[in-house]
Amino acid sequence: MSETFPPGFLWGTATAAYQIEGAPQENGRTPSIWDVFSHTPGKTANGDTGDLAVDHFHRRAEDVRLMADLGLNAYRFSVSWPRVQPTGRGPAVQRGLDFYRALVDDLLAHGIEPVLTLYHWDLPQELESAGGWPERETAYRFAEYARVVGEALGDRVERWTTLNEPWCSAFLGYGSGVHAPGRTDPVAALRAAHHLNLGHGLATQALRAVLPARAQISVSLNPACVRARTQAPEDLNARRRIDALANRVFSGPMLAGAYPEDLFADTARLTDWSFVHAGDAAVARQPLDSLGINYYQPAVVSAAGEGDTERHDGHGGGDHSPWPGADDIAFHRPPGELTDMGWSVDPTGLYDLLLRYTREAPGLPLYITENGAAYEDKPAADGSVHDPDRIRYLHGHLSAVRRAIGDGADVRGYFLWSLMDNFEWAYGYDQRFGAVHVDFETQRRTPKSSARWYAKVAATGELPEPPVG
Ligand code: IFM
Repeated sequence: MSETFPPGFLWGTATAAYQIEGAPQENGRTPSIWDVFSHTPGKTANGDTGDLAVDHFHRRAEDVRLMADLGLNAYRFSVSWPRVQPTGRGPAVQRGLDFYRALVDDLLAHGIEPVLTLYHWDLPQELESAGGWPERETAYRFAEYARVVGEALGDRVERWTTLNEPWCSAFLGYGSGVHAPGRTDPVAALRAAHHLNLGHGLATQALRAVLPARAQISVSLNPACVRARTQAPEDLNARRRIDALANRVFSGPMLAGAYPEDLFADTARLTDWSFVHAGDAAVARQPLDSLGINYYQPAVVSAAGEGDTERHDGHGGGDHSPWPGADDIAFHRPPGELTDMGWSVDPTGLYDLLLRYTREAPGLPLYITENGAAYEDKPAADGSVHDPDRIRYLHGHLSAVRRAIGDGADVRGYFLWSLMDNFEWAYGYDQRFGAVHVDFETQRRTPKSSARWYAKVAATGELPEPPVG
């Protein structure tokens, strides 16, 4: 089978504002929930914060040049909400928008297509103090923010994404509390999920109203490829339940205009879902131009038995589960090789998801908006950084993408997570996902061998032979 990708395929990398920008107080930016959370003792590894991150706010031009040198034709980044709308409401701060205007202009000048995400987890703290995503009002604030950014950048950005991984915002932010704002309330997590769905729908409407007709609007989900440990009915039921909490809670409203009934039944002990108003799910279902899929590893679940005490869902430790009402379900470490995050390397999960959404959302083009791996990459004596594990990881996953395309999936692009090493949320600077190495002391950038390898794939549109070893 050919390992050639379709013409026009987007080859990009992805980042997020809080993970790379730094400059937390510049030009009137106010704290986001991640500033507050990372400054709270005990919340991140080593007490790391995004105060400096990788100083992208001041090194924007150098970072765009890096991408251009690699010959990549797309770049997915996020806008920091508190940088452009510091209180989470009202008119935008022009100086905040100027940064993104300059970034986009730089990208376009280098032939790199900007792919803008509105929300990659950095809610203005002021909105969290008013209740955050568990409150309906936040969805309306998000729509207003979308309109403001749309008006400002719609003349030069064609590709828009509303939310990145709303599952993490809702369930890690309000359920397990391992992400900002660090709340541990299962009902708040479900309410947040709903208001993210509603916010996505309202923001899409707001964008359509201000963007030119050529604009393309999408959302990036991190669907779980959930596998049952055995075919026993109780394990299959565990799979169904986690599929509802991980996937259908978002894809139901966003793609089909309705919540899955089994999700309501499974969580009835916790809530009657009366925060879902008539018509909300229909608002969440807006015509989209594509669907973004972020994939890292599959999940293996079963009904919990004795001894299933360790959590292997890949979402950090902590005393609280991110899975409301599912304490009787166990997650098992998937078999096979692991990355430094302890996540398994299994491209078949990506293949399965691409075919699933091809079936469930026929006609909707797919983009892999994140995929990548963390390894402890250290510079050699001559300063070069070799990361053969990442090359193998990328080869395996790109090969799975190619196979999915061959089997009918309409995949139009791939965004490697991440352009460069950065602030990996609760893991701080301990985990390196970048294709470009960053020395966190000096901020020196060094493309790793995986960056060169990926550049070659992007230039030729072909996968070379699998790396040996
Ligand atoms: O770094 C994150 C990113 O912000 C969202 N998706 C997963 C990545 C790796 O954990």
